[in-house]
Amino acid sequence: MIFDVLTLFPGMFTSPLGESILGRAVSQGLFSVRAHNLRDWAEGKHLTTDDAPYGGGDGMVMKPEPVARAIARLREETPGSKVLLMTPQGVPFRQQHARQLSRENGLIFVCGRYEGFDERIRQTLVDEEYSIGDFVLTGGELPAMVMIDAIARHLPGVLGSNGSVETDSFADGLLEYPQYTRPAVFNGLAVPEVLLSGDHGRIARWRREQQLQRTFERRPELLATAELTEQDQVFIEKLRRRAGSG
Ligand code: 4G0
Repeated sequence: MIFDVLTLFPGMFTSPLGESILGRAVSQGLFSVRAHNLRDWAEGKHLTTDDAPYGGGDGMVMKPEPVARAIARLREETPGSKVLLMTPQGVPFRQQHARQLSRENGLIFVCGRYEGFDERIRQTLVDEEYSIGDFVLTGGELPAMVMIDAIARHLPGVLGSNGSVETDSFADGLLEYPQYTRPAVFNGLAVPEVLLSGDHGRIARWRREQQLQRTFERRPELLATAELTEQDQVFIEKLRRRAGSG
């Protein structure tokens, strides 16, 4: 898979994606990240990529032509690449999008650092617009890196033996259960007895209930779309009654 990024700051992408698990996967040729300077497609003496807004107002707006020329060139190299825009106005980016996008051959991320984009970029050049959360950043570069990380870990071989996307938090739409390692007592807190019991059935049930309880307490809206068994639903009813009478 090829991730192409259009940005005024291509240097931002080198170290975060060159380290650790993703860096190793890139070295193994499992995917590549190519950050391109949008200015390379700009025109005029000043190579401008932004301009003042029609109608007046503060800030600058990203011009459409450099983005259009860049996409046309990148699509010659990777035909069928999907073009993604990261803005606070986009569709909330979720695990399900990461999984779906990992099946594409190529993705082009358009990163803006201005108050916004000329609307015709959205209308004629962009396939999908995402937000990584309800906050504003100084540019789309960090959202692009967040999305590349979330997508790349679904590619075959990337996680290696260090993890599995199947057992991830969110694979079944629930938050993860608490984990413990040595020492058996830390700051006066003992590891839950069940984890030392050696009873794998009891351990599995405890972990599932911890997942359900955590999700119920922290992200109750996730329960509406999670994959739940009959037994899970009985447990959630118990949590609801407990919360209701508490
Ligand atoms: C376009 C994405 C780009 C418009 C980008 C800002 C947060 C996110 C940018 C704006 C970003 C996100 C209108 C402020 C660049 N910040 N939540 N900043 N506006 O995904």
